[in-house]
Amino acid sequence: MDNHPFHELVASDGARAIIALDGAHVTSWIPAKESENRLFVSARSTYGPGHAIRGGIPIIFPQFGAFGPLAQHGFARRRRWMALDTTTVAGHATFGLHDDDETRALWPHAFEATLQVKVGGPSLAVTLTVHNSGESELTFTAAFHPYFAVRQAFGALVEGLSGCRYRDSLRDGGVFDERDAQLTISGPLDRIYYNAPDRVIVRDGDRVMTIEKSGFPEVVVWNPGAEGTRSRTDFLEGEEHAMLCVEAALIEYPLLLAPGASWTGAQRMTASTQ
Ligand code: TA6
Repeated sequence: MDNHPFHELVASDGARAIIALDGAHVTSWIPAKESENRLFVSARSTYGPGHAIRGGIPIIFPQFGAFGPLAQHGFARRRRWMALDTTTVAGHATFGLHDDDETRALWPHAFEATLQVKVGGPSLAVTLTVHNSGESELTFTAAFHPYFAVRQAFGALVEGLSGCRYRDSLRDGGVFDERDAQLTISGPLDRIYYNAPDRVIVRDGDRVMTIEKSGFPEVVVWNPGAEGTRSRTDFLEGEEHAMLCVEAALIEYPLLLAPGASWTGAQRMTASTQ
């Protein structure tokens, strides 16, 4: 993987994360005092510019999903980012991406995006800032798309979404109200929860992941199920049991940025046991 540079972050308390420059993609996060990667990456993932890593934390920008003219989930996850200040503070790093001829051919806007990664104690925080460096306004949708490593996806619980309206991609994009206090993952699931609270909790047996967001109105919950992993070449059959995506997203109302304006969105993950 020599051609696929990675940056390793180690905090003073031993918490660590690995970030691939391709996509500024966090591929590994081990909280302090733990030994297992809390992020899932498929054994069949591909790497390198032009590929989207299957797992970790893909950055979705400037288009979520197929909601627009660009390729699925936009181009940021397939581009090589630059390492900016990666050495000054233990456990912190910043990566940057800006427009070039290739991005402007796909999306005709001048922009500067930065990703800040901060690891320490039981938490990992990722912060995306998008700056409109052009002379006309732009709109975009975006998300952090973390794949959490779970012991048993089917049986995992997601708390905090009760009362939210959601779009169910597996039911023809129909919109429903979440009535359950706890969402139980029991098979394939692909939902966008609108106007979701800034804190949701995932329970996986005795392991707990607290997920906090800011700047992103939506939460997406996704598991591909058996058919979803079988039909994708970059998943191993059966890996649907080992992962669950709970994403901070900006989808329903694309963000409009005036020339010179910036937007920031963040997702913070904290691992614990109950
Ligand atoms: O965030 C959920 C989702 O948009 C699903 O609809 C599913 O397609 C998933 O992302 C993965 O997309 P990908 O392009 O990485 O296969």
